[in-house]
Amino acid sequence: MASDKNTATNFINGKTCQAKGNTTLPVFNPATGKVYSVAPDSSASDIDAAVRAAQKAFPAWSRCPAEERAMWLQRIADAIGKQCAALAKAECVDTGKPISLARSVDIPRAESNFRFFAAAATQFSSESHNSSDALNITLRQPLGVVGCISPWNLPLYLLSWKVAPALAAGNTVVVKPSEITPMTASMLGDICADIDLPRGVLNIVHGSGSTTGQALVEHPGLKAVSFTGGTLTGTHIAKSLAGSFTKLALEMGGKNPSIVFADADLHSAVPEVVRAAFSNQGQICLCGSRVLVQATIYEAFRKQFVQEVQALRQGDPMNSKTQQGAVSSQAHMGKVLSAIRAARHSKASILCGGEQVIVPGRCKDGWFIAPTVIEGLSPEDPVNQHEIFGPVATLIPFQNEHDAIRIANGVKYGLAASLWSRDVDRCLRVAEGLEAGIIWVNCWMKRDLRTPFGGVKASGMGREGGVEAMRFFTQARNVCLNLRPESSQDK
Ligand code: TXE
Repeated sequence: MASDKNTATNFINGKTCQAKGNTTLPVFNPATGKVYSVAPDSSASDIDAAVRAAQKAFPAWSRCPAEERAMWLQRIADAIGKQCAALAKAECVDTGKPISLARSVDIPRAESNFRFFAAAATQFSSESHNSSDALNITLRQPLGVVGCISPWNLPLYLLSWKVAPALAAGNTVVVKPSEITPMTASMLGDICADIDLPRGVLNIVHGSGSTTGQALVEHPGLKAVSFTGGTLTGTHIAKSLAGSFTKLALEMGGKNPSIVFADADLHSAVPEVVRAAFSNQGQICLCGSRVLVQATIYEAFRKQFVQEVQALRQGDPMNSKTQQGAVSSQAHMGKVLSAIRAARHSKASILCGGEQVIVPGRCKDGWFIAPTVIEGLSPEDPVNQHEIFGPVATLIPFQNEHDAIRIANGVKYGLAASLWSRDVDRCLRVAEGLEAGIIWVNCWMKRDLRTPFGGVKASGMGREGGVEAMRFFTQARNVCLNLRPESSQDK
């Protein structure tokens, strides 16, 4: 039974285990700044054992009826649902995120990812293309063993976003969760052991990115890699795979704009733009970290925005009233604070926040940063160009639609954008002009699991979600049946 665990474990060939050499990595609680657990620091040989187990499991798993695969995914979802409280607590301790967020978003969404792709397994179909003299049947078949590499910001949620479609499509999987947040992935291993998921179908191997992750990417037994993480790491993985013909999907960072036009309903826009900027301490790839505001309402917007940001309750993530927890690691806190220093250096105004916060009591040594709003930087300033991935938003005024699109597109990233306006025609025009894979109009992070998810430019390639994920984790093969054999020599 997966419950409060003290130590993270690997899950290979149906069994929980340590790394072969018994080597471990410390796991920190960002809210206290203290080591609270350890996770296996697995080697290439652990990865090899996992890939071999997955290879052995592949023929039976890929051939079993879709209904049976769906049943296994439903069982995983049921167990996640039953253990929501324990999983949410583990996610809160591991990441420093507010427990309320883990309870309401991370774990329920992980559960619904498994449920959605359980249904997708039974609905996904091959296509046929009919013509007068031939019938083409396009088979979509599983790839084999696939590798999934997941990050630390939404650990179980993003891991399930990859694992569920990969399994639903009939692949067997080796996952490398982030070494910073291994606990809920380890609990997922326990869940799979509890429900007796067929051995080797899902394998979870912990360890650092540069050794365990790299060994997974380089394993010749892999048919595909699905990665979510930083753009630098994604670039490195793409280079490692060049020439290997391993299928690759990359979901990387963003520097997303929230664009507020003068005719927006500020009453609903401001709280949502705050949520878009600061959810999970700004550590969601979809966060709107650049807030573009039409000049005519800039002053009014700024006043309300800063007021709402200052009202966010920051504190112990285990307190159910907390809205802002700790950032994920000490190194990450250093990165975020150095971006704020760079903004000061560029003579920006820090409208609120701008420093580390000491939360008294058990969290006094934790890694907390006050939600920070910055104005006065040019759109080209490095702070407005590079992903900070923390509780930091910049305000940027713009004059008109053309200006808004130019600023929004003037970064190397292109993951998401949100638009705020009552003018539907304008929203459609601007949406069309934006270089982003996901665009929300008068909302942020509304989720429909059927829609494609992913970015353009340096934000990634490939799409997750719905049928796109099922397509990524399968290969199309075409069988052409000649319906007029006597005329086959014509072609
Ligand atoms: O993530 P990494 P990092 C962004 C954010 C953040 C930056 C760096 O801006 O500040 O990335 O974060 C594994 N081969 N995002 O460096 O390293 C690693 O172990 C194979 C955006 O902490 O990209 C982990 O499991 N795997 C983002 C995963 O990659 C390797 C979420 C992601 O970690 C590897 C997180 C290698 N050589 C950070 N090196 C998003 N898009 O949501 C590392 N890994």
